[in-house]
Amino acid sequence: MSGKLVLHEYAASGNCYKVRLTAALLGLELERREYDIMKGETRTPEFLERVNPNGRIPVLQVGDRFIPESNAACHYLADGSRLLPRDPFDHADMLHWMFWEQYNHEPNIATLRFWMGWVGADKLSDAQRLQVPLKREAGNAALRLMNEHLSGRDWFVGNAMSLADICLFAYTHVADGGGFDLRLYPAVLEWIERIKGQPHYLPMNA
Ligand SMILES: N[C@@H](CCC(=O)N[C@@H](CS)C(=O)NCC(=O)O)C(=O)O
Repeated sequence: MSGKLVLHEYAASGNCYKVRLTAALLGLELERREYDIMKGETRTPEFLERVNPNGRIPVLQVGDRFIPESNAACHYLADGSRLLPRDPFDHADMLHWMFWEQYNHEPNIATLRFWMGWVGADKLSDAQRLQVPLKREAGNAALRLMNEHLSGRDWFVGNAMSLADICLFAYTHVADGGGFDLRLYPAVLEWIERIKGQPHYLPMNA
């Protein structure tokens, strides 16, 4: 790993937390730089030009280079570590869950958490309000699938914790903030406790 590691982030974001949790579990030091996304601080000309033209955090800075996208940043940090399966099939299976997280999980569970907790249910636009039931159904479908997969197994891939677990954990363990009832998913609840019990586990608000 070459160069100082700086995380450009908004601490309450699960995508940013994934990167902090990966670093903590691996004993890596991260300098943290906070941006207020509610004030558009990731949309300034300086941020767009220097940090991420896509105007979003997290971005992991390595020396003078930048890695946007939470799961890519986690993958960089975990290179060569126990969090990346060596077996090519297991590695691809881990990536499958990380891509799935970005397509089927985060856009539903994280978005409802943001709409409920930051925008406010009474301040949603008409377009957002129309999407709430669809995102609720899709979020519950994602949690159901996770629950079925975890029934009878400890981790998403193989017999050990991998980045698939960390990337899925970030928004799942706070899904109640988006109005999801995790008591409906007992295998998910057990898996959440399993992750919280790992040495060097870092809570989201630490
Ligand atoms: N797919 C991206 C999503 C990044 C993202 O949506 N970041 C949000 C916070 S979680 C953000 O920067 N929002 C501020 C904005 O869009 O202006 C990732 O996994 O990093």
